[in-house]
Amino acid sequence: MELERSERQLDVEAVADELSSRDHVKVAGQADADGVTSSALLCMALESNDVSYTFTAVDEPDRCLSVDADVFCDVGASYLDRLDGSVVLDHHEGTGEGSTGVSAVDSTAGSTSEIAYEVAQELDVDRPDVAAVGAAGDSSIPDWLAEAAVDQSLARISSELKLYLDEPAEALAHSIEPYTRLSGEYAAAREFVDSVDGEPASDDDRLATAVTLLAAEEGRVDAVEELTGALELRRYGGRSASTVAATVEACARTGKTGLAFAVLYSGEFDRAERVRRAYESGVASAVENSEMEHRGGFVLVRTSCQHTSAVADVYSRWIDDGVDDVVVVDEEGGSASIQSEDVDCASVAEEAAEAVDGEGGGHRDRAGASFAADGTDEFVESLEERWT
Ligand SMILES: [Mn+2]
Repeated sequence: MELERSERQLDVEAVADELSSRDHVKVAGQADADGVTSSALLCMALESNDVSYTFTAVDEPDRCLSVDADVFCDVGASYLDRLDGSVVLDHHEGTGEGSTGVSAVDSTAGSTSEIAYEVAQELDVDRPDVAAVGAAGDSSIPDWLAEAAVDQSLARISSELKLYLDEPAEALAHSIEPYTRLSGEYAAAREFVDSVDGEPASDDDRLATAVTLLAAEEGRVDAVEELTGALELRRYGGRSASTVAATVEACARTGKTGLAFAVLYSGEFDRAERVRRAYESGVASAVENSEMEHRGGFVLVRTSCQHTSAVADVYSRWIDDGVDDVVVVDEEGGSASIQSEDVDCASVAEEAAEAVDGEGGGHRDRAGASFAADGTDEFVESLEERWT
């Protein structure tokens, strides 16, 4: 079956030619693990072709319209017609034909990092381990990519748990992937670890098994399967791709993209891992303290946490077997994240926000909005009217 042009518009070679023909390239990427990783991979390839670069993170997808960039990574597919002259690498579903010269948009790809990997290869930089980080951040690492990393001795596949467990109770209490009944509950996590940890021998195995069972209690078998079979990356101190992804994600979401680049370029983890801990414990406690109500068509989650999309990720994966249509609002900051497979999130977010003098937009299956801090209820009502 031939794919629609808007689904798959892969012009990898043309993108590589276009970017490497310049002296300097302004790169912009979505402020999450995949967006920053795909951007960093592209920057590595540019650098090795003597092209200098600057990087800007785009914290909300619709902001790409006000960022001056030559290439957008992991963002832009919804705005192809308005990003005249820029290159777009994206795996989100686009809205119609674009007028940009060359682009590589493939909504069948699990991550933009996979597309950036192909572009980088055209530029003679072959780093499947970096691409695996972005892939792990968005969905799962495709076999072909894992195999490429193993073939080049950049990675090995271990059967260990992907959750980082230097200090198990803390790791469990902070964990948002998986989010379990112990997330946000340090004392209960401590008790859990102590109960498993009885005998000194083979602690790791017993704990790994216990954590897997714990995650299984949440009922997401596919997600539990993803917890084992870690791809351990040699250039990142043997950390698993999902551990590196979570660290990059935390730095990207908290505006510390320099730290995220330091992780990906040179494996510098010290400060970045502290950022990750603070970020994840904040999100875990926000979920713990959030209030959920059923509205027309979606589940509304009220928080006072600015990381609404991270809270939405936890709800869509881990709460009540995974909530399909979720709207998370930060009542203090006046922002919202929306996830749904059924409605066009980008349009409803844009329209509902505009109706309350705010701004919104994003991707088809996930979008965001910002509005006056006291306008939460008005925004939610406006959203409900448009949710069909
Ligand atoms: Mn992505």
